[in-house]
Amino acid sequence: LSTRASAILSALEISADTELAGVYHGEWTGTGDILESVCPTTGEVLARVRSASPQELQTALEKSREAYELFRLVPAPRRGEILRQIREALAAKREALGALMSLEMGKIKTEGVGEIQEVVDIADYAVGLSRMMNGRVVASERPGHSIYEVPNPLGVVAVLSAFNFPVAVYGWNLALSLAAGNATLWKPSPSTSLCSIAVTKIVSQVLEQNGLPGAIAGLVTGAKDVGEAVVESQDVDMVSFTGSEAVGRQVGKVVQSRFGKVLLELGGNNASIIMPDADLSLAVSAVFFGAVGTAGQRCTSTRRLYLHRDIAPEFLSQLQSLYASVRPGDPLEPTTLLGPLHTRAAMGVYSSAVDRLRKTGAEILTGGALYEGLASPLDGGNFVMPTIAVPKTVDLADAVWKTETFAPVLCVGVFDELEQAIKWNNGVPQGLSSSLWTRDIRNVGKWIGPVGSDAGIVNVNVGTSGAEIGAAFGGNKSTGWGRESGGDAWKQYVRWSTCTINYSDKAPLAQGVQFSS
Ligand code: UN1
Repeated sequence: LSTRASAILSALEISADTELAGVYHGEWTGTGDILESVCPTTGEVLARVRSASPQELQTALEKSREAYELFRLVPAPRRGEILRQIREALAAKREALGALMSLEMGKIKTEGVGEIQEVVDIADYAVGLSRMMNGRVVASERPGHSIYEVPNPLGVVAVLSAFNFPVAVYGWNLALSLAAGNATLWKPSPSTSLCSIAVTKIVSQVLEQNGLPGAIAGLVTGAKDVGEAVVESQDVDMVSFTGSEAVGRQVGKVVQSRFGKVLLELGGNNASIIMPDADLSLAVSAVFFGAVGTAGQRCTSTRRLYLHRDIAPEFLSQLQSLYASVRPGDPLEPTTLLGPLHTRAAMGVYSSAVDRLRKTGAEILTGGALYEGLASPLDGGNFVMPTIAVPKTVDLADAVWKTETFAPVLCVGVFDELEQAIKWNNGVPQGLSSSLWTRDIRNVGKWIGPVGSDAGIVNVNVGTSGAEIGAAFGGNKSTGWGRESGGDAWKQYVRWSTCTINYSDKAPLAQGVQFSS
């Protein structure tokens, strides 16, 4: 192992010399297929992880159920105290975990550390929530009766997370699920096993120190077969899935057919709209971060840019200068803005998207190629040039506009009226994030109201990506309608009991129904 990789792993007490156990349910095991963790920057194999065998998965599910049966009895504020300790333990390793994320996922260090901060933030939020997960008292129409809506723990929540946010999206789910009194079982992306092992180690130590079963936060690494078995299992009360629309459609059907709960966070195809009265320098920087940040691998990445005709040439020239300043590099170096794509396969996806653009007559303003012949040690990395393309027309039926390409490819269209741009914004299957740049309050009103953006995230003078945790996060339409993180998202992680209680000496029926002979 390279010295840089060993240093990062040893700071997290992970020894990559041997095969790593990729299953945790109170103890660490792993006898299933080997998953290789590959550094996307250099191509180096970082670790070999033993994933969950079918038998180990069954054991993990059983242990999760047992853990839930115990944990549901712990009062919510006490669960919050456990979360507070988890928050402290993760914050203490913020730098090391952020570095591991850069190493294994490929995002730049500031974003890696930011992702751990996102987990710390949601843990803080859920600590507070643990004293505020209140139900309601409802006025009954019957004398001497009361109605209560009571949030009870739900059971076992499985979290299937994606490679691009290998820790934060799990953190959103874990924090709410734990505060709600559930056991959580994590099935991470097969290519980011190290991140999941490192986080689970830290979380499990806190649970064990508190005399609680580790299976409250279990881990089953594995490939598609493990994911499918988790999704099909009757022992899983809710499945929270982040990933592609194609897989999400299957997950949704399977969970629905067994009447489980499902929370989907699928593809985004997010647009920024720039009006002529916008503060251009702010808008240009935001589009740059939205489209090039994380090498275009956020669900919230900016993929479509709609420019008002009056500012289009000026905007594009400023944007192109920013693109020209980008050099690919080691994501662990503080000056790097562009890390690699996460997998080799993603380079193919990028190239075919660029080919399709060329074939349909789009003008490629910048990028459009792989970086080749980079100096060692980066020559094994998956580096592609951030691309700006201007398709001939904004034909939303065309794949270049309507599909999500998980790479830094930005398509540009020019409009004359805001209404047109909103139509384009809404005219795709996905509905995650959207962003309007204007200083005219009338545009803002239009944008956030009934004739405005139909996405779940509707920003003004803020780019499409980089949401805070306090509000609900999620998208509409083919993004799956799920809401995670803040806002009312916690309400999905509980089993609501509507309890009508009669304190009176009579037993009247509702709606005045008489039923006595
Ligand atoms: C994702 O890409 O799956 O808003 C999540 C953002 C981040 C989360 C992205 N806070 O871009």
